[in-house]
Amino acid sequence: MPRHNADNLPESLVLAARATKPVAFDPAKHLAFESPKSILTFQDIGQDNNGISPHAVSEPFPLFTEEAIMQMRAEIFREDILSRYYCATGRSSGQVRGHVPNDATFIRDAWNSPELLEVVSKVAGVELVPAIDYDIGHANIMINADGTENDCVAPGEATDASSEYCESAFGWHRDSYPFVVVTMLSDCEGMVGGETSIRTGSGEIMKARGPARGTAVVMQGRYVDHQATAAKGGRERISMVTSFRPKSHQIKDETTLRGVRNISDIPTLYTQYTEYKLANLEKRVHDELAKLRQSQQAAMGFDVGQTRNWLTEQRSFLDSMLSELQVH
Ligand SMILES: O=C(O)CCC(=O)C(=O)O
Ligand SMILES: [Fe+2]
Repeated sequence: MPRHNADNLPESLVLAARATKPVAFDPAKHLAFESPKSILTFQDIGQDNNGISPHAVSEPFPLFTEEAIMQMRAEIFREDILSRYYCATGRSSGQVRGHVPNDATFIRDAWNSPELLEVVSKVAGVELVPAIDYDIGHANIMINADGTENDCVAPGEATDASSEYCESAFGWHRDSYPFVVVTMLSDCEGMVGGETSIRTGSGEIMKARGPARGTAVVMQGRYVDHQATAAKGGRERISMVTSFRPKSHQIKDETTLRGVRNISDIPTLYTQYTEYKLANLEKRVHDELAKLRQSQQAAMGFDVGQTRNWLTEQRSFLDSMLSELQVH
């Protein structure tokens, strides 16, 4: 048996993964979407909306069937994946990230399926696509927690003392990407703790957790304070975090790499980020050029104010790329 480096995880996870026969993702078989009972807006949580849709966070709703969850777990705990993509985040916790697109094909295909994107976008209130491949199917794993998360470090908060571990999401933070879908991969029956908590504008703490494996929460994580909390009593708590950005190149995208830079292979992260950013810039230039040519044909003159506004917007687009692509 090839040795994996996930020494702080129980072998039972690997054995269960090995016993699961892989199947291809099939939306008809693997999606179990039911609309959330409610969706809280920024107004509901007492916060100004600085985001890209009025929706701040949904109630947990069913998204995946049991077979889909088993397939996802089987990919996360496959030995070749653990050996390449697992990183401890604490004494009994860790994360798997970077396994998409090449090694976890079920997870990749699930999060890219048009059927899934349609329902997730509906709950988000804006059309979304996965942010970058690197942040598809990021798994947060916590086993045998004693109810405290003191040895975990929130994204972007690493200090020298904590740097022996990867950063984890078990501390208050905002995400790098506009939207996130957090899917529960663990059994929640009788679970105490283990929620994704959010902090409202007035400091009130609200907890969201699926009542079952396969349920998910859609959250505008870039604009809402939130944290993962450990399940108490030695229960496993495994969640899958997939990040999203607006599909339209015209909508603002305040993605920052601050929370992911410390836990990513920099050339891969920078390549994926730069690729979609430049593709969006290209589309923006294309649209602006078409507008200019149309107005030229119609002999409509030249709108200096509009053009200057457009250029200013693109300058801040480029400035934000310059501040994200830090030299290491
Ligand atoms: O696992 C969760 O409940 C949420 C995790 C999270 O916020 C993150 O990974 O950024
Ligand atoms: Fe988060």
